[in-house]
Parts: sequence; structure tokens; C-alpha cells
Amino acid sequence: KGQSSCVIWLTGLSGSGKSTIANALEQRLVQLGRHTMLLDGDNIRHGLNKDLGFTEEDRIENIRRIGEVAKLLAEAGLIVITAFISPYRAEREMVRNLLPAGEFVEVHVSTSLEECERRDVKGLYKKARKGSIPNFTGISAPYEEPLSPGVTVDTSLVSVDKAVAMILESIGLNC
Ligand code: GGZ
Repeated sequence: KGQSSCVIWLTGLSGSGKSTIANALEQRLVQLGRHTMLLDGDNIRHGLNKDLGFTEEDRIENIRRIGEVAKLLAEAGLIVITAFISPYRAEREMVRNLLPAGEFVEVHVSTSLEECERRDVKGLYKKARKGSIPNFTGISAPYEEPLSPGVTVDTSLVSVDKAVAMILESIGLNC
């Protein structure tokens, strides 16, 4: 099915590598001649969702809106890549159910909390430990791991290129 679209939904902790994989995946898909759209914090949380914070209620609304936008973009024929923590199983399933069967590909970026905290690229874990960022995922807010993701990648074990190859292989079957 060379023409069909899908939503590649990356979920995982802050600092797990979602954005890095999403960007590399998008580059590769463009090289392959596919039309893509990447949704991430930069283009969604600073725009459409700038009224939302990180309470449970706001995260649920964040994911709901992103799911609806992803659905529209997929209907327009794009391969949509999303990179949000999306910590709640129920909201990820809600997005899956918005889309035709098989068009939601859940990718668990499963890099451990210990590793994300060790990297602490933006210093957010340190601040969260001190209590200066409330509701921080993994520290003071939950992360519900996917039960049966299409792909699981731990960036402390596999390279970005390998992660991209694993995702491409899985969408070869799905879209
Ligand atoms: C988690 C937070 C928080 C809290 C700000 N908890 O590493 P980052 O910086 O760039 O990615 C994180 C991003 C998470 O936004 P999402 O839209 O992906 O979250 S969710 O899907 O749960 O709605 C982090 C930053 O925002 N950040 N405060 N309290 N991450």
C-alpha cells in the first residue's frame, strides 16, 4: 500500500530520545519520497496547545487535540509522526480508536528513567527532584508503559539509525 498514511506515535519519558528518533525518521521518510508531518512540543505546545500545562487534565487535553490533528493530517495522506510523553494508556488508546484499524503505530521509546535522569540533557530531572517542577513524569507524575506497542526502542541499547530501521520495518507492514 504505497499511498496510504498512518500515525507513528512515539511515547516515552522526557529525555528518552523521542524527538531525536522522530526527526531522523522524518528525514528518512522524506528521502524515500513520502510526505510527512512531525508534531512535537515545538510546534504544538508553543502554538495550538499553549494554554495547557502538565496537570493530568491538561495532558489529557493535550493528547486529545494532538490526536485529532494527527487524524486530519493522516486523512490528507501524510505520514504523521508525533513525539509526546503521552503518559496515559487510555489517551493513547483513544487516539488509536480515532484512526482506521492499523493506522496507529505505537512506538515505545523505552529508555529507562535511570538513563534519562543520568543524561538530564535539559536539567529538568534535577529540578524535578528538588521539587521545583511539579507533576514531572517519572518523578512526581505517572508514566504508563504501553502493553503491546508496535515497536519498542531503548536508546541506551540501540542507535538512532537502528531505531529508525525498526520503525520503518514495522510501517512497511502497516502503511
Ligand atoms: C514532564 C515536562 C514537564 C513536566 C515541562 N513533566 O524533555 P522535554 O521537556 O523537552 O519534554 C518534556 C515536555 C513534555 O511535554 P509533552 O507535551 O510531551 O507531555 S505530555 O504528553 O505528557 O502532555 C519536558 C517539558 O515538556 N516538561 N514540564 N511536569 N515534562
